Parts: sequence; structure tokens; C-alpha cells
Amino acid sequence: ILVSSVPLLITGYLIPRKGNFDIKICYMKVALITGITGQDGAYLAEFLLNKGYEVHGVKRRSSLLNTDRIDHLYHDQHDSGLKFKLHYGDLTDSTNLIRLIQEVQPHEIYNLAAMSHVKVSFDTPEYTANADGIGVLRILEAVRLLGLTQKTRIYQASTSELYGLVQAVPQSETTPFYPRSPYAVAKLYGYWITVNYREAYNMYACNGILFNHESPIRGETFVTRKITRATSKIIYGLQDCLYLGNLSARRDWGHAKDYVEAMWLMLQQDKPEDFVIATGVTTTVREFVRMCFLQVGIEIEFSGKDANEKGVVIDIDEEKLLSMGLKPDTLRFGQTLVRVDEQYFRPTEVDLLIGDPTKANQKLGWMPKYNLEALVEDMMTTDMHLVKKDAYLKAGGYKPHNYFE
Ligand code: NDP
Ligand code: GDR
Repeated sequence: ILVSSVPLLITGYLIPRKGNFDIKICYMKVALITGITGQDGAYLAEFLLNKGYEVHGVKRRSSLLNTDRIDHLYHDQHDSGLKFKLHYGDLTDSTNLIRLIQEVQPHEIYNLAAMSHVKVSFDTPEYTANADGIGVLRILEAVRLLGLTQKTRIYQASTSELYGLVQAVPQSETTPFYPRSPYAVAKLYGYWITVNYREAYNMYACNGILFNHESPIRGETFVTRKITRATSKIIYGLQDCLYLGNLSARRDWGHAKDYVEAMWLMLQQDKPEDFVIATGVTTTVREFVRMCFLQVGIEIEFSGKDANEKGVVIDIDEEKLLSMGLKPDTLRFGQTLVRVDEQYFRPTEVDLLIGDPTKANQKLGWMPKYNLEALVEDMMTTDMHLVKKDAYLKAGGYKPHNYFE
């Protein structure tokens, strides 16, 4: 029971114990999130603000505004009571990180910043190593150098990509790693340097080995969001075909909302440990595509092999389309809606990911609320809504302004 908030930064709770009540005084916790402008950063910031945290986020300078995902969290940055603050910074800049951590004095750091696209890491391997690997060291060293090892708890965003080439399934905290991309190799360094600082300096630092998690605010070039956006555009007649790479890859997909809760839980334990966070269900990219089209009343069947594989319309639920205000005549039986384009293949692929979240279920009490069907529905509903606006504007004759005319 909340009993006091005086002075402003202190809140008290009555904790029932053996029939009596303990009074626990808790200072308002301060969290620092790197990668706050990303998918997970946005969900985590909202989650921590709802828990009463003061939240500080690190954003990069960019030539265009990059805070779309978190703009709703502050209405007026001049509000003096604001518990949400953004700072410019970069994981490749040690002095910046040291200054920020010194200023913010966080109880918890969530290191979510990373060049997070596996395919792009083959094009930018050195930068990826610097940000995703050495960046983790910079955070750990900053905390150590500032004498905060006993105050500041650190969450490192590790990944199921560490498992890479399949050694055993389902993958758990004890499954050997075999990274298959510059991204995964950089993250492997991040994983081990976190373990090493925990053991060497007695720091509360832990790795969340998170399997793929998605949402309506997932980056548009990751496969799930690419599919939900393209499906919506095809249904509204704004795109003809969806081009994808490896349709046979299997992923264990969860919802980002569930996964940020697990990050927080990992930092609330008595001792720091590493945890796998996953649903325990794996699905092919091909099946994910099929589920998205089914959401809008189109059944597709895949035929052909490898680069020649195609997804073709075999059934149209006209009533469903009409109930959504759509005209079924833009689509026809036998139409090819999905094709393979080899430019999306990776030099080395991760074929199968399926996580075993037993440890997180048992020790953290963590259970996901979303299954894959609910995730697909959430993403498709949002993208259909967004694309509808573009379709209406186009139908109304709206043309974007051409700045270069
Ligand atoms: P996103 O790509 O959506 O977000 C990445 C964030 O990192 C963005 O805010 C980005 O800034 C920022 N960033 C990138 N490089 C730097 C840098 N050099 N310095 C400072 N900030 C930087 O990723 P997610 O939110 O999906 O993932 C969060 C973390 O979790 C990442 O570390 C990712 O590798 C890891 N992870 C993600 C999983 C997933 O399925 N989503 C699964 C397992 C791990 P900007 O907006 O300016 O680009
Ligand atoms: P992943 O996610 O590489 O698992 O990394 P992504 O969605 O990019 O790929 C998943 C699988 O889909 C296949 N695929 C395609 N991928 C993309 N992006 N675009 C395509 O057109 C396409 N066609 C098929 C891929 O080959 C792959 O097998 C994500 C990131 O969030 C990482 O940061 C995180 O660490 C891991 O998840 C867990």
C-alpha cells in the first residue's frame, strides 16, 4: 500500500509479513536506457515510467527527427516535473558515456543500443563490432571507473543469434554458442565481457538472451514488419508483390511488450544471472506470411523451390474483405503475391531458433501474454490502419510535395 510520498523523491510501501507489516522506504529509482529510440527502448521506457521510475534515454544525433516511437512519452520538455529526459550520446564514444552515467547516477542501466540488423552487419562489420561489442565494455568500464559497481545494475541485450549454427534444440542458457554473423560475433563479446565484469568486480550485470520479439513499432526492414506492411499495402492496392529471402528460416517470435518486462525482472533479483527469454514455439517465415494474409481473408499456397518459390492466391474470403471496407476485385485466384529475391539471402544463415524459457518461467515468474496469433493480429491491425491513410490520400488525389521541383 502506498503510504507516503514525502519528500517527493521517496515513496513508502507496507509489505505484509507473517501477519505484521514491514515499512519499506524506496527511493525513486533512476534508469538509463541506451537505444531508447528503438523498438525495445520505447516499450521499456513506457514500462518503467508506469512503475514510477525516472527514465533517462540516450539518443543519437540524426539529420531527421528519430524520436517517433517515444514522442508520446513527453508532451512538453520544459515541464520541470518531467520524469523522462533524453541525452545525446553514442556507444562508440567513451567520454560521452562516462559523463552521462556520472550525471544521471542510474540505479539501473539497460544497454539496448546496437546496430541490430543481422544482414546489414555483413556490410558494416567493423562498426558493428565497435558499437555492439566494445560499446558494452565502455558501459561496464564507465560504471567501474565511476565507483558505481555496488549501486548500478546493468542489463545487457544479448541475443538468440549467439546460438547461430544449430548445436541443440531447444536452446537454453547452457546451449553452446556458434555465432554466424558479424552482429552475432560482436554480441558474443558483449555477452562474455558482461559475465567477466560480474565475476571480476562483483557487479550486478546480466545478459538477457532474448529470442526474436516483434511489435507494431518493429523496424520496417525486419522480416515480420516487412511482411505485415507489404500485406497491408497489397490488400489496399498500393503494392503488387512481396519480395523476401529465405522463407524456410525458423524463428521463435514473441511480443516486445512481454520481453521488456523480463528485462526489468532480471534486474530485480537477489543475484545477477543470465536468462533465455522466448516463447518455446518456432515458425517458418513462410508460415508467418501465410498467417498475415489469412488475417485479411486471403489464403495463399507456396509452390516451387528456393529462388523460384512463389506464394499464390488460392482462396479469397470476399465477405471478410467487404466487412473491412475493401473491394475483393483487386485480387484474383492464381495471382502471385510473394516471390523470392536472392538479394535478401545472408552469406551465413541461422536456420532454426527455438528457445527454452524454463529458467525465466521458474525464477523470474515470467510468462508471455501474447502468442504468435495475437502478435500477428496486433501487427496486422496497426499496419492496415496506417496503410489505409495512404490509400485514402491517394484515392483523394493527394500528391506529396516535391521539394526539388
Ligand atoms: P532497434 O534496431 O529497434 O533499436 C536499436 C537502438 O539502438 C536504436 O535506438 C538506435 O538508434 C540505437 N543505436 C544504434 N547504434 C547506436 C550507437 N552507436 N550508439 C547509440 N545508440 C545506437 O533494436 P531493438 O529495439 O529491436 O533491439 C534492442 C536491443 O536488443 C538491440 O541491442 C538488439 O541487438 C537486441 N536484441 C533484439 C532482439 C529483437 O528481436 N528485437 C532480440 C535479441 C536482442 P537510432 O534510432 O538512432 O537508430
Ligand atoms: P533476425 O531478424 O536476423 O533473426 O535478427 P530478421 O527479421 O531480419 O530475419 C529473420 C529471418 O527472416 C529471414 N528473411 C528475411 N529477413 C529480412 N530482414 N528481410 C527479408 O526480406 C527476409 N526474407 C527472409 C532472414 O534470413 C532470417 O532468417 C533479429 C534482430 O532483431 C536481431 O537484432 C536480434 O538479435 C535477433 O532478431 C534475435
